[in-house]
Amino acid sequence: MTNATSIASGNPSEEDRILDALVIGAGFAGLYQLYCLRERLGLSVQVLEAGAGVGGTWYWNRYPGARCDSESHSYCYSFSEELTREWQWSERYPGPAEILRYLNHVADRFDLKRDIRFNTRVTAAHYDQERNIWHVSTGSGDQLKARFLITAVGCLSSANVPKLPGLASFEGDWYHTGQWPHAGVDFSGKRVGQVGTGSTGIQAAPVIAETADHLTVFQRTANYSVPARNAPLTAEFQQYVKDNAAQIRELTRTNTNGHPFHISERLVSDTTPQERLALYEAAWERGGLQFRATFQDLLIDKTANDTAAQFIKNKIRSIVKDSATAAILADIDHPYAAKRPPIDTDYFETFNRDNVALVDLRATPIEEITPRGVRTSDKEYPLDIIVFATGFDAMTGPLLGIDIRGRNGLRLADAWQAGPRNYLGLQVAGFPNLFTITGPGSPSVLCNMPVAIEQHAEWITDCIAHMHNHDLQRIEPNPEAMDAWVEQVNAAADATLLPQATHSWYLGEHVPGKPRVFMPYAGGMLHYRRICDKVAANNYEGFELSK
Ligand code: NA7
Repeated sequence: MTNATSIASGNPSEEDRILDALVIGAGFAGLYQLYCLRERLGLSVQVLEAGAGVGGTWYWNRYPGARCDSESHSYCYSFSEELTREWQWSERYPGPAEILRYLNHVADRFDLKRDIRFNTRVTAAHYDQERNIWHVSTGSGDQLKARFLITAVGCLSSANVPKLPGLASFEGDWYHTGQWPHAGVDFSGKRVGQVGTGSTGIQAAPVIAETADHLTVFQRTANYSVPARNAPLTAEFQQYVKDNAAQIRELTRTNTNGHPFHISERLVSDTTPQERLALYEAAWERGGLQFRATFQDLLIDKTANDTAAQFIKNKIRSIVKDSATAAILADIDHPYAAKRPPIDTDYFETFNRDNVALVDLRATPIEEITPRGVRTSDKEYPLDIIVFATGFDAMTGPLLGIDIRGRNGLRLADAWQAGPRNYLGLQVAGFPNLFTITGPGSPSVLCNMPVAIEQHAEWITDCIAHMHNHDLQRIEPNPEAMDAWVEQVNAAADATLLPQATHSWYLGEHVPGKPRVFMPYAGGMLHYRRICDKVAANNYEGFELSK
């Protein structure tokens, strides 16, 4: 790990001050990057955050039913034993309120807020070639300068509101789940329409249905879901987490997906249909993302995947009483887990309620939003509230939402016109000293996020320490290394069933005009960690470092 040498630039006046590092975003990634650079290297660091508080994704996503799909005892930092010992999660999966309490605790415990400027959205970041610094502009007109620029902007932070004709004419209220009002929304006595049945919509619908007068779910693509089986944590489990913190940390760091459970090495073809059924039943009862870990080959062999897909479709048909509704919900067109697999609390059961209806948008697409509600090709649905659970301009959206320009004024938007290209998901050629935490080209969203974040922040910290120790001022990847990495990212995805999904946000397909490129690195977190370690050990092979 890095040593604690101070390399702070120490310029006194705010106007002329050149920070060592500027970090964009104060979610899990931004907080830890600040901690690493300030506490381990002694750098001068400023974090700029658009929200009024820490939390990132969880600051904004406060929709009904919102909950993390990673289990709480692994959805946290692992860098501090004291922190692990003193924090106690209350449920198997944490909701936004508890995650925000946790992140505020971390920020206060390590005195991080003094270096975070809240309510400050970064609008532009331009590289100054002559001085080798980044000029960063904010929405409030501030100008800051830094030697290193590190984006910690999240993968799912740029809301995708579909451009449906007539939306501006709607006389009711509408909301996107990723920009949920902090005061909450009262659905009582209201006719609610929900567009979208991804992880978010599947979490939201059961909770909205409990208080709304009526809920209409507009489904474009049917989706698999497995029960989350959320529950309060027992005192025994809480004690187990404390007693086994080191082993849990080791497991999440050596697991291919960063989760605290083993992925079976068993192949589907090793089992009889009866054995398979029993294994799937047990996994269904256990609940959560572990269902995907029942067999080793579910994501690489379509025949194997079909057995899991069929099992879940049968479950849907057995839960949903109305056979026409069940048929629409079970008419799923992609392999299981080729899109991010949702987990739920009573999602399919919700369609047995008298006040819930399902509309199949594949049969009757939305044509427009009217002042009264949603009009499909079939009829108009009068509504008081529309909830868009329509996802995000994932991974690249938050980065391209900032006017980032590298050497010779090269715009990141132009460099990535045909899709994101970078080296190890960490750096882009032509953008010296810019690092992206859990950006495209890294395992990020295919991994338990805090594990991916810690790995990136630590690698970046070590890299900056190495530069200081060798009196180096500039780092960027060479174009050949970048091209080779893009090929590896594509090859890793092509070795799986992941690119076979329709309308997958991994492929950027929700956003009209976005190039269809598989964005995260699908080769597994463990493999990725080894590659990054080897690159560093080989004197940052593939990067150009200069004075
Ligand atoms: P997702 O998973 O991207 O789901 C978005 C949903 O919205 C999905 O059902 C889409 O249908 C639907 N959608 C998107 N645009 C439209 C339009 N124009 N018309 C109708 N339906 C539409 O986003 P989530 O917020 O649920 O989850 C994102 C991640 O957050 C999740 O995977 C976890 O990692 C946490 P489609 O499938 O495109 O046909």
